Amino acid sequence: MAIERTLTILKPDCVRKELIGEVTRRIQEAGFNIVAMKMTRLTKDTAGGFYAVHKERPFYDELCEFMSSGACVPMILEKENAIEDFRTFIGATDPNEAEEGTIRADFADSVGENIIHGSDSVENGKKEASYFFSEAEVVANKA
Ligand code: DAT
Ligand code: MG
Repeated sequence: MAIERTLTILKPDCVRKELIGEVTRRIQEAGFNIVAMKMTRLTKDTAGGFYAVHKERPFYDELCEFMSSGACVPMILEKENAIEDFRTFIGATDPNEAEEGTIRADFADSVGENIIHGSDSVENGKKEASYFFSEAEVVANKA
């Protein structure tokens, strides 16, 4: 299997609940290598750009409000098969449908406020990573 990169965001609810440490620990324990990380706060516009694919959806406005409601922590993660494995690790979008032991099942309150993002394809992972990080900010931390 190929080494892939995925983009995750610890969303504002994750930060407000003081779960940055716990979720990051689980990410590393699951074998994902953090190669870029920062804390930032999105505006409604930058949140809207990130989720542009959803702009016709009824929840888009609420999603942009939520994603800009506080600080968030984007990271680039590297691992074999990272895209699929990270989606499995975080669980289904709706926490009520997420497998037991996943991040969303354990910590998310609702489909709208679901703690964490994970890219859904290698191509989107690349686009999303470059939305938050320049190549110079990506560090080969196990080299
Ligand atoms: P995912 O984050 O699992 O990739 P998605 O890409 O379908 O899910 O949607 C992006 C985000 O939009 C999701 O994390 C939370 C929000 N969202 C999705 N479906 C929603 C719904 N039915 N009601 C409210 N928010 C929703
Ligand atoms: Mg998605």
